[in-house]
Amino acid sequence: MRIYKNYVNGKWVHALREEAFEERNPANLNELIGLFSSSQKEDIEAAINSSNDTFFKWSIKTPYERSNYLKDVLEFLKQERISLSAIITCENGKTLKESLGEIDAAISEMEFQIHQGLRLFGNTIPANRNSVLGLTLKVPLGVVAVITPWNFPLNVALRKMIPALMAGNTVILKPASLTSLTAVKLIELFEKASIPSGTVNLVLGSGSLIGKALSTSSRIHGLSFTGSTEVGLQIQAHAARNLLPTQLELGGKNPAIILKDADLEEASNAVITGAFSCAGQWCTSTSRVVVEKDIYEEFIQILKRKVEDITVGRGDREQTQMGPVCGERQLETVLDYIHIGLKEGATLVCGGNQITDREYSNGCYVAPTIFKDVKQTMRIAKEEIFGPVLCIMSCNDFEEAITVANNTPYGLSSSIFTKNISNAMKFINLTKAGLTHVNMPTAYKEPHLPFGGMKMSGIGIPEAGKTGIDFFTKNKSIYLNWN
Ligand code: TAP
Repeated sequence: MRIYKNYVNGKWVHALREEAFEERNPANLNELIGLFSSSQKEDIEAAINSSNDTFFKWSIKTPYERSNYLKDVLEFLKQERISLSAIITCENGKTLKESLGEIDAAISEMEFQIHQGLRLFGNTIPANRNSVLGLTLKVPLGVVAVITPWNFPLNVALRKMIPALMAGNTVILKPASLTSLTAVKLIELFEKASIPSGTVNLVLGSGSLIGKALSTSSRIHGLSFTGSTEVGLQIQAHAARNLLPTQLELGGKNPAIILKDADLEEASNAVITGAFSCAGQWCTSTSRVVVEKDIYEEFIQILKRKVEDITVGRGDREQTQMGPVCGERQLETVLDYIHIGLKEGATLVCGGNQITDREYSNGCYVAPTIFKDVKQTMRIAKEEIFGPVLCIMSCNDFEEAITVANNTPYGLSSSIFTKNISNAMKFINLTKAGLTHVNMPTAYKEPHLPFGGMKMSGIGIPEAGKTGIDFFTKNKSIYLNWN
């Protein structure tokens, strides 16, 4: 069977030790997707050499020249939309509609970031001497490492790579092992656009080995990571040794507050979209619902009726509304949390089991699960589950709802459902989250707004939107004596 290789200095090359790892379809673990180069530290060194050697050549191109390459990549991405969606579904498990949604979001973000990269504005500042002009310029960092997760394998990679490249950096991509094929196909688009060799390098393999090698290297000049808080903390500790600038987009435990004046039908639809799309594997998934006590049971019954109707199945089947979770480890984690919830005394409203009959028998399927009577002290209320499990908590009033919603170490996204504008505005001010929504799902986002979390959900300049390019540049101050 073919082994998918690293892309270093414009060539597809085996890892130096020629070892490989396998990837399997989470919809049916008997389906082997492919074998992938299992890289070691030496392979990272080769990529770093290539990226450093190419940096000067790429950085002196004008932003317009850089944008011409990236516009070609964008065009090829549009052409490969259907074939790429099939690959994302095969690796990640999400439905084809969800994979297409990811690609379309990536296309919009890319269009925005290419244009944003043409606006690398500095400042002109009057100096304190006649004949001296003060200027600031935005300059690239150098070689940037991009480490990505498996849940949005295409969009997250492009969200980092495009602004990094537009700013004049060279990039080394280390994708999640579970979605290596999407990364290979993505890099093929850059190759097809004839981007100069070494501008973009791809290294496949285990994060604990090669991801660590990137975060400890003194020859990397910036590191943008999206993934778990646990790994983010390790990266931050390693990066500190070299004062390596980091941008960390991490986990979440996102709350939706339902006040008694909310439109319960609309609120339930938004909560279900937020909680069960992509099998709950969005960093911005709705994970906790805090409901005012007067409507608590009524709202739970509405949710139960709708959630029990969700069709679970292979992502490549048209009727499927929720696919499997992404792989065996993820399946184990989610099932563990369901057991923890039961042991802690939460009440199961629906789901709570792995689906194993007939065509599900070799896949990683979890029934969409709702727990009620969840208390703030329970682990399922505090820790990120990252699967189709929703925790419902009761509160006495609006003030208590905000306290409960803020009571986690995370601060990525939040929502409130109410018709009371005054309460909505108070919530916007008090919610400790980087993104917040009124009468919309926690997972909603648009390409031109920044995206980043507070507390343990992230650190560094937010990605995307107007600030998307800022992490990848440094300011240089210039004093120009023209006399
Ligand atoms: P992680 O296990 O943290 O893995 C993310 C990436 O880091 C993978 O490429 C992984 O490689 C690599 N990695 C693992 N150990 C490493 C180390 N010691 N040093 C450097 N890199 C290392 O996360 P995941 O399971 O792929 O993704 C799910 C998590 O991502 C969730 O917590 C979710 O909330 C978060 N997420 C956050 C956001 C935002 S924007 N906040 C968006 C999407 C996802 P391997 O795959 O080879 O292990």
